[in-house]
Amino acid sequence: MSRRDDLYRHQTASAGSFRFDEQVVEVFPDMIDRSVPGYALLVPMIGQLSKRFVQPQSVVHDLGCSLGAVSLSVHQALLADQPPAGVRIVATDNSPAMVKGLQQALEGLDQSAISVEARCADLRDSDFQNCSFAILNFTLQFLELDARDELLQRLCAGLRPGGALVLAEKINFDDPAEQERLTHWHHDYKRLQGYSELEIARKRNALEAVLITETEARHRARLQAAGFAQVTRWFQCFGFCAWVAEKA
Ligand code: GEK
Repeated sequence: MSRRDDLYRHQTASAGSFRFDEQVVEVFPDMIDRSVPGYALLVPMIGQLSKRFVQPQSVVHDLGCSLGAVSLSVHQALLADQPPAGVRIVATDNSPAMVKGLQQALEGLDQSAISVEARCADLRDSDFQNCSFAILNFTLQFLELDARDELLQRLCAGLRPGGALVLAEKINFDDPAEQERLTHWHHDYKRLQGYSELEIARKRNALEAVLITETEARHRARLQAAGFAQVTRWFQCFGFCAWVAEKA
C-alpha cells in the first residue's frame, strides 16, 4: 500500500518544479488514483484490451510505466486465458526511483510464461520492432512537443499489422468556456478525493510547463499522420481521454 499523497499539504511548489523523484514515488499510487479520474478503471481495462491485440512471439511496450501498474495488469490479463507464446513485456521509465519501485513489484512474479523486463531509459530510445501492443498511459504529455511526432511515427512503423497503441492523455479544449468548465469539474473531483484548495493550486503550479496538454484533434491528426488506420476514443472523464489506435 502506498502512503497517502500529502506532498503539497506542507510544502510550497515553484512553477514547473514537479519531478518523478523519490518523494513522488513514495505516494505515487495514491497520487495518481486521486488525481486522474478513471485511472482505477483504465489500468485493468488496458489489460483486457491487450488480449485483443497481443500476438504470439511479440513484444508489449509499456512506455513511461511508473511503478508498472499497466504492465502487471497486461501480464495478469494475458495469463488468465491461454497465454500467447513467447511474449515479452518491456516496461520503460526514465525515473530511477520509479524503476527501483517497479523492480520491487516484480520480485516473486511468475515470469515463466510471460516476462516483464524493467528498463530505466528514455522511452524515445525504445526499439519498437516486433511490437504488437504498446501503451502510453499519461506519458506522452510529459514529452517535449517536438519529440511527439517522431516517436509515434517510429512506434507505428515498428508495430506489427493488427497491433495497437493505447494512448491516454489529459487534453485541452479550443473553446475557453468548455476548458474552464472541465477544469472546475476536475478540481471538484480532487476536492472529493480530499485535496485542499492549497494542495490543488500548488500541484497545478508545480506541473506548469512540465505536463503539456494538446487538443483531441491534435492527437488524432498525429496518430493518423504516423500511420494508424483507426483511432477510437474509449474513455473520457473531464479532460482525461484514452484512445485505441490500430495499425491495419
Ligand atoms: C501508469 N503509465 O501508472 N522516458 C521514459 N519515461 C518517462 C519519460 C521519458 N522521456 N518522460 C516521462 N516519463 C503510468 C503513469 S506517469 C503519469 C505514467 C502521471 C515517465 C515519468 O517518469 C513517469 O513515471 C511517467 O512517465 C508518467 O499507468 O504521473 O501523470
